[in-house]
Amino acid sequence: MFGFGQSNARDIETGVNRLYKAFQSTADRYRYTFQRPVITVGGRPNVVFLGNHSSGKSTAINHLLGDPPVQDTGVAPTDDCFTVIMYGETEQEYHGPAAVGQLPVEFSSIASLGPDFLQHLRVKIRNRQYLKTVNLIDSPGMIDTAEGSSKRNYDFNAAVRSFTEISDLVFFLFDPDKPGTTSETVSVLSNCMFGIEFKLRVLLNKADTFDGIYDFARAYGTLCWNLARVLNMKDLPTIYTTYTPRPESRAKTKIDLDGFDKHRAQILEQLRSVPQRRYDSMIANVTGDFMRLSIQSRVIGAVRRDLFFRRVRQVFAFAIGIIFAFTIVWFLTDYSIIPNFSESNWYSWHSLLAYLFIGVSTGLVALLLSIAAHFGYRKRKAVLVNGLDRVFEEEYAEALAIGVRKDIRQYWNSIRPEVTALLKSKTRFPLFSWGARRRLDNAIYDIIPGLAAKSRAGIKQQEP
Ligand SMILES: Nc1nc2c(ncn2[C@@H]2O[C@H](COP(=O)(O)OP(=O)(O)OP(=O)(O)O)[C@@H](O)[C@H]2O)c(=O)[nH]1
Ligand SMILES: [Mg+2]
Repeated sequence: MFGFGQSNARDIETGVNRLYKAFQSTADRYRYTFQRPVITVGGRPNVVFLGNHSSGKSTAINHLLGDPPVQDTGVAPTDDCFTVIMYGETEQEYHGPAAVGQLPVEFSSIASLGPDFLQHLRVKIRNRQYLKTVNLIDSPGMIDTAEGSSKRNYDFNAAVRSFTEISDLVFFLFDPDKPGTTSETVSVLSNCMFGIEFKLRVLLNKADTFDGIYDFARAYGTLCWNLARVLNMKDLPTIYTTYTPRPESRAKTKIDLDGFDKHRAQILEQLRSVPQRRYDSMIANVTGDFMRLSIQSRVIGAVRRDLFFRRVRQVFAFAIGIIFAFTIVWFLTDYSIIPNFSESNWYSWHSLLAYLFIGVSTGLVALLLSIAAHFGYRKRKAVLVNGLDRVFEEEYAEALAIGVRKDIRQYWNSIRPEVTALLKSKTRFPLFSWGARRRLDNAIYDIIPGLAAKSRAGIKQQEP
């Protein structure tokens, strides 16, 4: 379908779905939430356009789709809807809850954004050749809080995050007038882009409106400055300076557009290769999910077993302690406190007194032992839970020493807060999950690399 081996593509998709299904119960037992547990077999990749209002998102989409225009465009904030544009032979439009029903399964997270959000969701089915390979998502322009965020009656950041997670390529558009300064843009960039940096493409759009090279440098510099302040990345992402060609573009422009045409070509090339990207991000998601699940279950399992065996030892110690105390108290009573009660009538009053004394003394010892056990257990649990790094390092000592996977520690760091919170809560976890560790290792080291190899074979098929 995408110039990508059709059967390969389906194999990867069904393989990924099958993996998620097979491990859902393990994930449930260890309270791990998969990031993107279902994907549409035979589905198309998604590309989302984000950015300031009037940065040219809808114009770019219209340009890709050809005439007649699909999206409204205009200088003022034009659009307050997320619009998913998909292929279909009969052209149709859906709005609100009806739109959700039209979306592929992997959009299921969208439905949970609430009824107020759904009023801002549209699906447009269009019979355009371009849409046979990709779904395009247009978004409401980002504005200043004073102008409108308070007007939004749904969680805009959560909506953006959901669409970026579903998408295989995320275009973030800026225009020379507002290079990254609206408050919603700042909030989205600082809160919604973690973990998906590899899909993010920053575009400085409307390059044809620059008055000259200094004007361009000013806008570019301001954008870099703003991005550096809000994006939590080590390196600044590449900024593509582009424009959407319109009939008047070349006639009116005061700056040479040839240099920017190179960036336009790169962006178009990335759009062309987005089907391959869909498989890359699918493999990246599934690898991340399984690594995290594997680490979470092993660390929780190690803590759970340590505490269980401590309990077992405590029970033994308790039993021995009680027997010991009972014997001592019995002999003490018999020899000195209530002499020879065991040789007199067992039902005589001083025998009964002796039993009472022995019972109370042993009971006191039992109480002291259980208090000690309780605090001992709590202390051990606190030591383990507050020092989870040590548990992780012991569990992965060999893997860390020989460096099988360099990213184990990063994955661990990303889930440590949740695992700590889970262990502090009253959640119950299985003591042993027989075979889960072996099956997870098999998925991580055999099945997923197998799927990745298929995905790479897909690239080779595409190359001439
Ligand atoms: N010069 C120039 N103008 C552009 C370009 N792209 C879009 N425009 C103009 O910018 C204005 C806004 O474009 P839209 O496509 O509506 O912008 P948008 O990002 O969809 O805006 P909202 O939907 O309001 O968020 C329109 O008048 C477009 O004609 C471009 O590359 N160069
Ligand atoms: Mg628009």
